[in-house]
Amino acid sequence: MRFDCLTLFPDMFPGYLGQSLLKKALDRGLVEVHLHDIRQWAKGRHLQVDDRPFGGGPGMVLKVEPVVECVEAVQRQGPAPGRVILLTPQGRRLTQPIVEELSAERRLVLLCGRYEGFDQRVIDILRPDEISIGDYVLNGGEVAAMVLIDAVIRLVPDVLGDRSSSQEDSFSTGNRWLEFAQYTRPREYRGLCVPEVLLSGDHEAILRWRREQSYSKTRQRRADLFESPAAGRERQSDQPSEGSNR
Ligand code: J9Q
Repeated sequence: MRFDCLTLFPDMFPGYLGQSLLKKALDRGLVEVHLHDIRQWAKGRHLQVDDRPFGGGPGMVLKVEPVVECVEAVQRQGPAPGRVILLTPQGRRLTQPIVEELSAERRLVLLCGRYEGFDQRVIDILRPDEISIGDYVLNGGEVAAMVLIDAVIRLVPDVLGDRSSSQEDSFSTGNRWLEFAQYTRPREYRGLCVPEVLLSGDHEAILRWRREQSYSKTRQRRADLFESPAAGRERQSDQPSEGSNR
């Protein structure tokens, strides 16, 4: 799968790209990430990419020509134009079903904005899929693009290797349960002990305990998932299973 990130700050990406799962996926050729500096499509002596809004008001607006021409040039590279995604607080909220849908694409072109946003004609011309990662204010779309890449590549075949199924993770299709508490050695730390049942070797009892953990945690913390699991989701199981954790 190929990602193209269009940004004024390409240097924000390599730290993330060089780590862990994504690095391995890049090294194995399962995923490609290409960075493009929008400023390279700017014109004039000052290579201006933003300007003051018509009608007045605070902040700067990203200019239409460099952004549209950057996206079009990037889309001409490679075999397919790819699906254009604009990271913006005005988009539909990223959920696991959307992540699943995006993971089926061969190529995603991620447009990261800054400042007060883009000239509206960027959106009118490119008709991007506008996506938000949540209701909070970021300084730009770069971190949101990295969140999207992180979520999507986990679903690209072979990226997770032999780490068991991503389908078992909370929020994946078919799982609406939060994860149960996990423990590893030592058995006791500062007087806090691992629950006896986990040491019992009784697999039935362990399964029951974990289900109850997932169930009560979900009820307490995420009444929304508990009451109306459908929220943006298709299938779901009615019982938390062993698979509520990895
Ligand atoms: C570009 N706040 O916020 C939530 N998802 C994306 C964003 C965002 C932002 C500012 C600029 C994207």
